[in-house]
Amino acid sequence: MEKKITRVITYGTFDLFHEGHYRLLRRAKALGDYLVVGVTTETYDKARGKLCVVDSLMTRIENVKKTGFADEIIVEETQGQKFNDVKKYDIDIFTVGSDWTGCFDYLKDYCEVVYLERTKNISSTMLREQKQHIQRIGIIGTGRIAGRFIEEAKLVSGVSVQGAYNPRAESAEKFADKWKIDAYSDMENFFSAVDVVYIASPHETHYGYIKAALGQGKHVICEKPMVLQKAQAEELFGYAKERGLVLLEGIKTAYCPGFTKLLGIACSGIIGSIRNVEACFTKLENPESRELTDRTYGGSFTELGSYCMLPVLKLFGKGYERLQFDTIRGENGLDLFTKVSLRYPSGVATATCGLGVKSESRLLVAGTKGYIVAEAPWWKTTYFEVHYEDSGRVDKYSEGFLGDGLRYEISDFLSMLSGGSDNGFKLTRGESAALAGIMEEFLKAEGRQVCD
Ligand code: C2G
Repeated sequence: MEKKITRVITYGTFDLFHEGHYRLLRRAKALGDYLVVGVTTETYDKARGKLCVVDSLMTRIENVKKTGFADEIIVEETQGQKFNDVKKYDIDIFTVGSDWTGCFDYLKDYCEVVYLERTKNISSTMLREQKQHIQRIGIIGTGRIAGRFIEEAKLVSGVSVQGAYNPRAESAEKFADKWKIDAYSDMENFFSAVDVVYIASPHETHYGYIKAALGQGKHVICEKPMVLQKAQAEELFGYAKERGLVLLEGIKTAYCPGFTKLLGIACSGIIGSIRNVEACFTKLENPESRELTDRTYGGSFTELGSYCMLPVLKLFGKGYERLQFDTIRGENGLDLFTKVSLRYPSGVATATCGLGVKSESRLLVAGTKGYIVAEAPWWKTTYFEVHYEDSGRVDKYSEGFLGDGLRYEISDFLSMLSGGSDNGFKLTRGESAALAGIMEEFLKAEGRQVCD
């Protein structure tokens, strides 16, 4: 009896075709006798939130075909197609890279599922042949947010997370092992392996790491709050500018499509002249958490203030006439609830943050003709309404927000690196510096020394 041939299927975007893709296809073919490759369409990539895809579908299909590993090439255009394809193409083995481990276990009832080791380092020789350079990202810090960043970076074409740095080698190894990237505890080796750096370490280390990375000619995206002193922010932005490097503060709300739309509507004149902005963000934290025990950098405002101050700075700017902090402190002196009140020539604003008090967590922008209201989680804006004097008239707006939302800032960062909008209009250097200054004023008002 004729031996049944083993039929294998795999899927991908295969954008900016590189060694990782090539090695995946080669090993996929080796799993069986016949390989079907599904190449994602632009529509599907948009639906699943894969951003910055550069090559057209035809180019990506062509690049897969050139490898000679695919016996058949199909397009992947809808969520759930994999499930039907396994039956339609009589598949024995589904395979994909190990960065997707666990995501396709649901297929195990219908075929074997094999996760092939992701290629950690895409060799620079391969990259040099690219007309478009893949940006190799190195992460400083190995905590929760660093892990979320890797998940999100997977869905931004043109970037590859290469490795993570932590001065404690065992932390770096443990994190890198989990995320199938390289581990670094030596700064020099780390910098030599990457093009750009994402900093997700404790607040107090940001300044030093940014300075070091810029000094090594690396572009930097740093978690908020970037720094807690205005002078430091201005120094770092100046240093980046003179070295032709991009330095970005990663406040994900600033890059979120829905928030950008809300600001556009607010500034369109549809609600008249803006007179009042109220931004509130509360999240009850475990009293034992770092956020509520770190006596120097902890507390509600350093943790959530970047979000709440963002709409105030975007809509009213940096020219406040009065800045006042009212806080409710816990036993250890950290603020459990902080209300920042600002007086501007044309209006007033409050930014309210709380890790120990639960409030409605809404964003309100009031103007002379109407107001905008976005409920929690407005910092991941997916829906807001515009209300007018005529209560019968309500304009409703919605916008997608995929995953953890870090992909949007990665995508904007990438476009800035490839010579796109270098001023980063979504969060300008001036706004980041103003934010650092407000953080500095807050810590001074609280009598909390900021280490240099
Ligand atoms: N890959 C790899 N090593 C890399 C990069 C990618 O092994 N350094 C693998 C991925 O795991 C995937 C394939 O190459 O199996 C294609 O990668 P992408 O084009 O990035 O496709 P992806 O967004 O991972 O989509 O439905 C599509 C699938 O979910 C895969």
